[in-house]
Amino acid sequence: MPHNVVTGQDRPVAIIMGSQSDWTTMRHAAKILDTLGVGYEARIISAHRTPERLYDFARTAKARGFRVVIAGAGGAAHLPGMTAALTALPVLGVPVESKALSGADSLHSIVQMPAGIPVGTLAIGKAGATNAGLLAAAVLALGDEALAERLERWRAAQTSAVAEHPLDEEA
Ligand code: RP5
Repeated sequence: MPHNVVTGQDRPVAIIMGSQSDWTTMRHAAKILDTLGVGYEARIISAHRTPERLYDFARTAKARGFRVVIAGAGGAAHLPGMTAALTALPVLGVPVESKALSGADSLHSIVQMPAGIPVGTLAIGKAGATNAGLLAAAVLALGDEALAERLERWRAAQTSAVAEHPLDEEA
């Protein structure tokens, strides 16, 4: 099912990924955005398999109402950097865990951007995707008081969920 949950101004985040296989990771960005009530569109855009789709998306993303782009890719992961080269929108890069090198290749491909074209690089895999969603929400919350309150509540709930003392799991 396409993850085009809402349209127009209510869809400020684009979640793009290089392959269907990346969705297992990137759905965690979508999940936290769902939790926080932030609209998004999820799309498969490969820097090397669908370069024209990438150009079309990145060059029109701002005009189409997107405010933040979350880009996930694995291996020789050019997608976040190429996207950042084509749009001034903030781009958050998620290194997807690869089979051959466990995502170290993805991380290095995304994090080592030359000065001038920034990509905010997150951790490898699920944690990175979740944090990309949280960072996107934090950026949007700067201009959205209701979202800022939802984000604060989510963080407070996370804090409350941490026990003071460990339990004996074998008990
Ligand atoms: C990258 O190659 C994708 O981002 C994906 O992480 C990886 C493998 O892609 P598939 O072979 O599963 O399509 O472009």
